[in-house]
Amino acid sequence: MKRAIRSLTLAGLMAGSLLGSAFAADTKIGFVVKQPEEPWFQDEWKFADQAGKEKGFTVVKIGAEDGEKALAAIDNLGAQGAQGFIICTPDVNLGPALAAKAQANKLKMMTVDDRLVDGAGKPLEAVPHMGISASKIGELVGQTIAEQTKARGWDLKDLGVIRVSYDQLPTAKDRVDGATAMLLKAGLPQANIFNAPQDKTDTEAALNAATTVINAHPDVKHWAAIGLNDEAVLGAVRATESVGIKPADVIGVGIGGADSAINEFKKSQPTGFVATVIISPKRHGYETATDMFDWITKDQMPPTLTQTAGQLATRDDYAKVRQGLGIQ
Ligand code: FCA
Repeated sequence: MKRAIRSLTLAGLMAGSLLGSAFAADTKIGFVVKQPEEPWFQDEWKFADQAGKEKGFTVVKIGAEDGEKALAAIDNLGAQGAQGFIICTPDVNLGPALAAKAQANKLKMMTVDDRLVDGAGKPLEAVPHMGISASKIGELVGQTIAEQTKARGWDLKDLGVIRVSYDQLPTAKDRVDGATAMLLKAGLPQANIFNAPQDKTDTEAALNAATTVINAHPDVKHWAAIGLNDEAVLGAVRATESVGIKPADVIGVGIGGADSAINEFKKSQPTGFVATVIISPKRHGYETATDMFDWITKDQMPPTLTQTAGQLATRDDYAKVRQGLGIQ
């Protein structure tokens, strides 16, 4: 009898572990991003894939540049038999619609980078989110520009700040607001901040927005540029170049640290893009995918809100900083 029980238990254990591994192999996790061509998102995908390889799940990568594509992506994942997905949405106002779509397809949903909001503009607390600590990182940008201004022996009253903005996205607004708050604290006159709203979050849109500002203020002696990411700041830096402003008269500090910034730092001649706050695509890709995997397989829900930090890097030390963050 005893032996029978023991073998039954053993059989049960074996079946359990077989089931367990079959389940892991069958786990399919979607990773939907709003701008698949942006190096930051490619890095997120890369690290999500790495987690999938290590832990034995499949990552389905989908680019969704608009709301329609985002909703279709969720149906597509449902039809493919995925169990959950992570999304950086093209529009945070899609919050309730995406949540309803996920529920209809019985998919667990987590957001990354851009947090969904409800009809009143409040964060959708029920959806686990990992984003950057936007205000703090913005403050670091502002502080860096203030320090650079001082180091160059410039007067803050001679500095014009191009605020490349995308205020409809809360994380974008928090980043540039953090930067301007620090600059104002350092003594920059409010009148020296020039808003340059971009209609898309890419370099070209930032270039267009910044060009308008620069052309309207030919009297400004030195320029600085802030924005939600490296692409925004690079657009502003390109705009200064196109009107013949010397790189030495420009202080651009980005946020990101992926290839857009690295390629700039690799140029033989320094440009006006002097630094970036490197954020971690490893945390945003590997960790969110792993969180989703644990949610699916262990019923362990990810934390409601995780805010990741950033680290300042210049063309001189970016490789070391990236290495320290494990993203080399
Ligand atoms: C937003 C930006 C991206 C990146 C990410 C962390 O989604 O558009 O460039 O900065 O936040």
